[in-house]
Amino acid sequence: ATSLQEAVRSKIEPMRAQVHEVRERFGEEVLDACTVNQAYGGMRSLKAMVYETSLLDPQEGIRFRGFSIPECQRLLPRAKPSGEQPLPEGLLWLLLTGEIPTESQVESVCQDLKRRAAVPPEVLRLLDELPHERMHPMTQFSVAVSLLQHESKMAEAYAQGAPKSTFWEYCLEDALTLIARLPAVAARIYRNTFHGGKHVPAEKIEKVDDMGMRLARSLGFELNEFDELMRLYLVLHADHEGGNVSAHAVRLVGSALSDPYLSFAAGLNGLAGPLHGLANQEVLRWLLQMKEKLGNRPMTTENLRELCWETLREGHVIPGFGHAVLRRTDPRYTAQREFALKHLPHDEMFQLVSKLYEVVPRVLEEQGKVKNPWPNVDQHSGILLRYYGLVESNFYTVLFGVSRALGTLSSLVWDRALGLPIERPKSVTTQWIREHFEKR
Ligand code: AMX
Repeated sequence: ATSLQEAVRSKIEPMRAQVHEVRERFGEEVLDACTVNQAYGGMRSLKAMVYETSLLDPQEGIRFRGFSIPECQRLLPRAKPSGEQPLPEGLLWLLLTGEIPTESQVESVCQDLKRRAAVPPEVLRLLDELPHERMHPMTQFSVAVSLLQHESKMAEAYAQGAPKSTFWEYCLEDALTLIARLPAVAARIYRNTFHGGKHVPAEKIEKVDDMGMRLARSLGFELNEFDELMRLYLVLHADHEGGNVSAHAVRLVGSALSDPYLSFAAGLNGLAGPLHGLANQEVLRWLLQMKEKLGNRPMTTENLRELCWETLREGHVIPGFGHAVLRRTDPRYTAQREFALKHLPHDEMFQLVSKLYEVVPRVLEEQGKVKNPWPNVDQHSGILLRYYGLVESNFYTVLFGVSRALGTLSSLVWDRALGLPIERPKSVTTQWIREHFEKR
């Protein structure tokens, strides 16, 4: 199939049959048991959901439809003529269909998204009216996605009585339109908030063929290297299996048959939390503070150790380290480190990040609380953006959100294709737990 829609369609019956067979054979098996501690403790590591687009191995990191990040970098088509990073459109095909696309298939997704990319002028006008100086870019982003909702094909189809078996088609339609429009939305917020509302002229963007470059150029950056960074960034942050706050929020809200716009806005609100997506803005602030506190002192292990302990003694976490599931260095960190080694090996902030890679894990191990002392994706992304001039760190989570749409919305399409029901786990009270176990 050359069209993404047809490729997804061709996978649905076989996948429904597979799920049917798995449920027939194993439907009554116990996948996991939930302890009282897990019920109080954020359901950590409890296997209680199925999510097809990606799977996180605690040691190895994320795999998108079975492909690791280095494999995606090797196998997914790149921008012509000389791009080195995978095109996000190729990852989108992979996430939606489970297959590595051909060059022409990726080309068809690029063209499809390009056709959908223009944001309705009334939405742009409303975004221009927001109080940019006082409103966090993530709040503006969430508002923007909600403002786009009135064009939802899924909401319209539902209202007109479309049968349940067809919801996925409208969901896919909305997902593609929403993904296509996010670069322009993000750029509008960026230029409104940090560049006095001076926008990049539409003629400059119209001819751009891929999402990474469209994002880069709409934000106002001109270097090819920054286009490449955006492509890499959009691929790396796309999906991290189903239980993280943003992915789970999209799934949960979508399970009420809320359309992709409403569902994704919920995901963004979760991504905006400091223990989740907001960590990338916290990291850059923390790194700059480190640099300031170091002053003229050299970046030695001893000096950095002391400053890390200072952060911990103040009762703060060291941002960009640790993970709820991962137990090794995040491969998304490694991919960004490789980019830095190639393009900005002498950058002072990169050197600080490199040095912290040697220092922080030991400090966290000495502290003895964390389950994973290794760096995560957010430790690295800010310094790359800053190097190219994107210095406004409270915008960083918006970029994370643009990327996260690729994975969470692909998964949402499959939720509807498989006809998953409304989510409704059972909760209990402390009193209930006491009575239940005392009775035994
Ligand atoms: N610095 C200091 N302490 C840390 C720490 C860090 N980087 N990471 C975890 N800890 C502490 C926890 O706060 C907890 O302490 P407590 O018992 O006093 O509350 C203890 O170690 C055990 O935590 P854990 O089981 O190892 O981690 P978790 O699964 O509860 O939380 C995470 C995971 C990511 C929220 C946590 O490691 C953290 O706060 N890291 C810093 C923020 C960050 O980088 N977030 C981004 C994560 C990736 C993402 O979603 N974008």
